Amino acid sequence: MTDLNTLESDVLAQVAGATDLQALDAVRVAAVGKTGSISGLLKTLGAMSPEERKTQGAAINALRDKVANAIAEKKAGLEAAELDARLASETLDLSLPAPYRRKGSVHPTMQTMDEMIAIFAEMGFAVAEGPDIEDDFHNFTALNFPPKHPAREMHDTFFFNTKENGERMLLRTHTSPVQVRTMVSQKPPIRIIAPGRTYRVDNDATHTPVFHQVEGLVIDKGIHMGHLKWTLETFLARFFETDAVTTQFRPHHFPFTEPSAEMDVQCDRSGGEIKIGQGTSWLEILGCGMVHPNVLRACGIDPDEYQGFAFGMGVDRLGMLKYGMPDLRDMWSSDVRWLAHYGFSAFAAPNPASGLS
Ligand code: 2U9
Repeated sequence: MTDLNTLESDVLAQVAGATDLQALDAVRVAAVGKTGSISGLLKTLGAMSPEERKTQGAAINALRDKVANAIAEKKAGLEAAELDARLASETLDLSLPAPYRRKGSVHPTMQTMDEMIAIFAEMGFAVAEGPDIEDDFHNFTALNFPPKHPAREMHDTFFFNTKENGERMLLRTHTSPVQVRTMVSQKPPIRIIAPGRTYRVDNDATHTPVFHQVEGLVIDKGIHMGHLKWTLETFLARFFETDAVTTQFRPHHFPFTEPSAEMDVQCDRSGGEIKIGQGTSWLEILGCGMVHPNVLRACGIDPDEYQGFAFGMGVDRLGMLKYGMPDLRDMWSSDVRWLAHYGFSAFAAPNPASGLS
């Protein structure tokens, strides 16, 4: 028994003295491992008399359990201490400056879109969104496109393969389907803008297959061209950060509006760059019109009760005009030097009160 007591105090002292998990495991192997000291004692039981085996067996097993418990307790303590040490050494001071890399910036098109949204939001317009992949009804039919209209044909529209049920999905050619979906699902009065990506099979110096639009729609009783003109002139003056703009309507044709117009804004081209809000030249800036009665009907709105106006603008083009970017293709060049020059801070969200850009 004295042997067992000595062994117990020896092993427990080694367990208590282990300073890390590796040392503790070495103590475990030496005591209760296959060839350990306590395991060795258990092997001697076979050579003992039955009475001796009874007392010694119980004592050795009790010692083994005691040592195993002590090891488990010590292990838990060492693991907790190790975790505390790791947490203390791995703290991250978020207030320290980030290591210098080339700074990211907001693309001018997104900056322009954010500015447009901020102005219209302040004027009481809600932002509506819809899918980029559309069906024929929302992109064309509801918008009064005649069945054989050229814009439906392959040269203008990205079509997907025809489905088994004969339906052919497409990439929206304008954000107008968003307004269709809004009119179908909401009752007037409606006052929304639909900003987003649009797609057309077009690729030259002034067109890219993916471009961005902000369209707008107002539906209520007694809406007329005067509301349209005030809304767009107020928007343009704020967007170009000038006191007032002078505009003119030129008659145009869109299937979805009647009458339809393009709006020009007076500008000055004398100094090599375009200045909006002064001068004697005209610059085509957007398309607009009164919503066609057929479109209202297709969306479940009675044209004898409600009228509306709509407009559409190219975001990329407006951004180029405002920020003096001469070539559309640069917008897609992914050139970090161009972005560093024309990009905007992600922390300066456009706000008409505190400044747009
Ligand atoms: C509904 C009814 C009417 C949206 C409109 C335009 C005129 C227009 C172009 C301008 C530049 C597109 O990016 S661009 O090429 N758009 O001229 N868009 S009116 O009219 C709508 C839309 C939806 C239900």
